[in-house]
Amino acid sequence: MKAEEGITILKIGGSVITDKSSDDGSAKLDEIERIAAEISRFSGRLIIVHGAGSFGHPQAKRYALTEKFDAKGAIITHDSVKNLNRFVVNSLNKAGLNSVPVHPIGNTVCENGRIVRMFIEGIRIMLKNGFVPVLHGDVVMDTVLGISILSGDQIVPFLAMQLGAERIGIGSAKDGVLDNEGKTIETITSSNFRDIEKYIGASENTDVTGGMFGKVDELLKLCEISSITSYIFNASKNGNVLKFLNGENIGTAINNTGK
Ligand code: IP8
Repeated sequence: MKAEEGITILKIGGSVITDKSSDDGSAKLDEIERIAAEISRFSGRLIIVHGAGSFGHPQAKRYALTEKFDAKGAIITHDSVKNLNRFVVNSLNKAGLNSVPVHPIGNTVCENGRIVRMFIEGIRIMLKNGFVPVLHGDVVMDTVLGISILSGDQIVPFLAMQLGAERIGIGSAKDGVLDNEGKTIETITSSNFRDIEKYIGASENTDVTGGMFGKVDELLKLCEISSITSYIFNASKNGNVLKFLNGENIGTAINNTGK
């Protein structure tokens, strides 16, 4: 682990590590283990954020958490996604990493669904000492709504800004953002997004946080305030996670330069 190296943030989508068509938490354990093995071959400073997949979206929908406050539903949803986080952390540690679960419910406050504060001091110390923090989409406390659903897609750019990340990768189950012929769009910027957004379809399964559109939207917002390029790539393909971690630019690039 080289302490002077830049920070990489990798999001693993819920559709990669869970069966998103299930309505109550079905994990793809083989995929989690395969990805953990790829990640274990990377020695830089790394933060992992994973999506909730069928461990969060169906539960949030069942209790209508994006529409109304429901304390019981919030706890059930959080507990479920925490179970997925345990699978991820255990696999990473079995693969040789020292990864630490970091549950946003306890360290993040939102206002109307947008992060206003996150206690990241612990994450800084983890990175300094070679630990790999593993966060996830979660239910969090909200100053206006009581609780809100926080997507990992919002956590990634927030952490990138706070910690000055160098590389961002969003591992999804598709070869990036696809056009109307199913071809990967190479680069998305705020100037070509208007032409492209019509191709970005809704998720086939339950998704309370905006699917692919939500990801692109969050990463474009990041481009307005930073010069970081993010990559949305297919993490379901063997070897792609390691390729991204090793510096290969795969999938769709999202930036403000168009290159
Ligand atoms: O899958 C969603 O997080 P995401 C969080 O990263 C919950 O969008 C609890 C549904």
